[in-house]
Amino acid sequence: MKKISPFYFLIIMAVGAACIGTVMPVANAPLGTPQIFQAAPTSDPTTYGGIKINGSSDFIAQTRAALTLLEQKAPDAFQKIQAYVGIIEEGKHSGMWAWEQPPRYEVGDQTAFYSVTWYASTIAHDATHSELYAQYQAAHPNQPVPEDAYGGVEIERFCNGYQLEVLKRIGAPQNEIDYMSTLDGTHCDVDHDGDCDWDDYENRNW
Ligand SMILES: [Ca+2]
Ligand SMILES: [Ca+2]
Repeated sequence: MKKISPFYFLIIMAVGAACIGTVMPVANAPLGTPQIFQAAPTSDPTTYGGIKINGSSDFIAQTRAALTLLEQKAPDAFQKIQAYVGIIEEGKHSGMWAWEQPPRYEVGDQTAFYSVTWYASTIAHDATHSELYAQYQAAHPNQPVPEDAYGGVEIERFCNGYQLEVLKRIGAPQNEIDYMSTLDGTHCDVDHDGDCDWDDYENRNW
């Protein structure tokens, strides 16, 4: 696998949305070094508000903390997540598998353990991708959902804007708000060749 600089996302690229004919998960942006949050265990830790959580005990605790924060500080975002994300699962990379039944948000540890506020905001971001997918599907029954209905640079900008709003509402630290404000929607193009394809997904360090 190609080695990616942790600062690649600071390079601003003028790229357009590109499709390559394969579906790939859309996702939130990367951010820095992980920290681990510890939460008290509960009697049924693997579901929260009807959302299934799959992963290590640390991952489950971190996910519950993020969902609790959203439920308390951004209840409408929490309701959107309940509607459009059925499973949150610890994985190698972060991405929203919007076409699965139920939709699954796969999360890399770099994203989940950076901070509870950042992680929470990425769940809201990726729930928006899933919402857009579901809305297109509902409006166009029995038709394939085109990638640009729920992904690509313009959609990323839209989801980033929502993520920024959620970060502010859940009391995120200023550096996370500032970082989010700098993103231009092209963070998915990890190898900077002008598209967001499987090579980029495999090269995600988030
Ligand atoms: Ca690329
Ligand atoms: Ca490519």
